[in-house]
Amino acid sequence: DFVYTAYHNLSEIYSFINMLVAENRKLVSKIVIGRSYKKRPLNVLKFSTGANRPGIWIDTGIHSREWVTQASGTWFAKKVKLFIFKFANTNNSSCFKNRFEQKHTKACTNALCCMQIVKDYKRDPVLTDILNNYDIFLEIVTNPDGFAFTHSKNRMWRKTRKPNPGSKCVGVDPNRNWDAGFGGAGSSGNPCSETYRGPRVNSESEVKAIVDFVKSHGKLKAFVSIHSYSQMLLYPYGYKYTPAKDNAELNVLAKRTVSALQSLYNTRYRYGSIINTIYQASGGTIDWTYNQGIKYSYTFELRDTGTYGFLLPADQIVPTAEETWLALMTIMKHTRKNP
Ligand code: 0X9
Ligand code: ZN
Repeated sequence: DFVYTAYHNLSEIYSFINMLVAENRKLVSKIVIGRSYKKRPLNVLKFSTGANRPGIWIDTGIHSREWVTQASGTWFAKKVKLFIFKFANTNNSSCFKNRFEQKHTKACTNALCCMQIVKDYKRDPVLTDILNNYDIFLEIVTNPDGFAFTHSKNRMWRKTRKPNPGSKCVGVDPNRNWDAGFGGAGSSGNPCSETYRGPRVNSESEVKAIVDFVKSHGKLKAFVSIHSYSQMLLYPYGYKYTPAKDNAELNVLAKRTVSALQSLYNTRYRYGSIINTIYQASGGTIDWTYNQGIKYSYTFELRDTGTYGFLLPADQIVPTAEETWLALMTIMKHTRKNP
């Protein structure tokens, strides 16, 4: 079984994804939205209990060295899958020995099993409501080439692994490659920079795949892109000082979200627009998704604030994922109430 208290490599996470899907094909599926530069699949998990639903997007690991994010992504996946499984059971089978028993028995015969289901179902009415009305999309390894490289050669690799013609330096910052203030301050034109924006908008297939997905889906209502580290919850804009049209609402929701996060282990987050809270960054993911009309576009910077930085000890994976999950639930619940 998958261990959440340790970091895993790319092939382990890919098999985790396949196993999760195999456990419940009706409600959990894997969509390959494209290929990385090195032709690795860009896998997105889809959790869905019905057709034609609006969607909520979560991605982790667009910067490959931010290992606690991919690790948290696997934990979120298991969390939703376990829940969705109980959810499915309340409507159909597993409590019953066979179809006949299901048809002719009003109450469960397996009392323990049924009590557990009812308990879990009642325990999380918010998630029930979300899954009754939204599909959840989760891309755990958003930059697989970079992630493989952090395991094989350079633990601190951040960018993609596409060579830059005319330069000995490899890779583009996939969080500077989006069509939102592309090329502006807070990005670099130097291929050797950690914030190299790339030769043009969407030059990275890892970015382009998400752009195509977002456009073709057309009904994403929330978009959450998860980074580490520095314990911040950020919203648009990063490329300009002009406040987002929904600045007031995004700010109030951010305040409530960080307080939900803090409620578990007292982890303190700062929050605000990217440009006012962390620094100017142009060509970033959530500025583009916000400009596409996805109002609830947020970026997290998970633990810690620098003690370990990107090398967060594995014993902090589960607590980080747990507290972040409370934050995600706050955002999803608000999205559901204010679509
Ligand atoms: O610089 C970044 O890309 C992000 N920080 S990190 O340490 N994870 O690299 C912050 C950028 C803010 N987010 C967006 N511009 N979307
Ligand atoms: Zn990052």
